[in-house]
Amino acid sequence: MPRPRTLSLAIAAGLLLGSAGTASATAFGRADTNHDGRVTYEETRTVMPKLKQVSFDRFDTNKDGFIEKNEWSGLDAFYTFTYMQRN
Ligand SMILES: [Ca+2]
Ligand SMILES: [Ca+2]
Repeated sequence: MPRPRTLSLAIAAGLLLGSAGTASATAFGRADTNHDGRVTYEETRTVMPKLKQVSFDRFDTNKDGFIEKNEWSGLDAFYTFTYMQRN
């Protein structure tokens, strides 16, 4: 009987992704303090204190005034690149 290796790998990958997400200093879940699934500029500043409003607006691609999870990855990458990689 074959071992369910694929399932085990999928679970391991999920655990890795999950822990990586919570370990990030700029994780979406940490910024979304009221847990409504989107972050305002003020919420974003709790994990990205140097973020400017213009940058927030740039990544708010649907212009609803919030960063949703699908918009977050772009903003997160931008912020990390701009403010967190300099020594
Ligand atoms: Ca929120
Ligand atoms: Ca948005």
